Amino acid sequence: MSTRKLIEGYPFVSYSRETFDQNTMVRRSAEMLQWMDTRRTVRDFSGKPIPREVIENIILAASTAPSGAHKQPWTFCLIENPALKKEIRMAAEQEEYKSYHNRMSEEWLKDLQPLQTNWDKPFLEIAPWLIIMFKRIYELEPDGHKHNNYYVQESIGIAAGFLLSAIHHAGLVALTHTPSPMNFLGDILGRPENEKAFLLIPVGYPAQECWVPDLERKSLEEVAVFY
Ligand code: IYR
Repeated sequence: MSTRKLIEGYPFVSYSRETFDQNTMVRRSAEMLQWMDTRRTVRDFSGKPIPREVIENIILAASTAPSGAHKQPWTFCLIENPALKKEIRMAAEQEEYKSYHNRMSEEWLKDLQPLQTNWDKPFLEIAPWLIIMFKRIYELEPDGHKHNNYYVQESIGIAAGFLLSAIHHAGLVALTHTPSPMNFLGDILGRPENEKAFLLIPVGYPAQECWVPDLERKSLEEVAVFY
């Protein structure tokens, strides 16, 4: 049971949690590593439906992320409607076509070759749900009054990480898709001016035949420096 008190007039609750002996901690951290290492970004989705309750739980798990001054500067738009998914696909492909043909540099296109991506985005219609994360640059009151949010990019990036982990934990797969520029998403969904699209994440089961690039992750020595 938690206890409460006021600090300088503000409510605090006592916090404690289960801790583990060192062996258990090593085992648990290794298990988590193995589990996370089975997550892959997927582009081949099945159309098999997912219960809405799963999507709701995934979103609430993402929304537990820490954020600047606890402003929780994110809105998740959840799209299941086939007509809306089609509209989003058409608009995304229009932008992506221009990107792949004119806007991306030679180096960028070469870097993407191992992933074999292109402007064609069938997964935007096939995946049963599209999750679109909007960052809330500031808060907007109905009377037009604005309030600051803080570290919005960092906060929503952490929430996206939580989201991908929750999707993986549910046994589903996702793609962190970044059609660029992404302004069409706010237009199609009628989002207010304080919200900017951050990521478009199709979620679903992997297709029966699902291929992902044969990638290697960097080693500890490559990503960590101990002082
Ligand atoms: N947004 C484009 C291109 C793209 C860019 C990067 I960096 C990727 O890692 C993958 C794709 C697309 O979604 O195809």
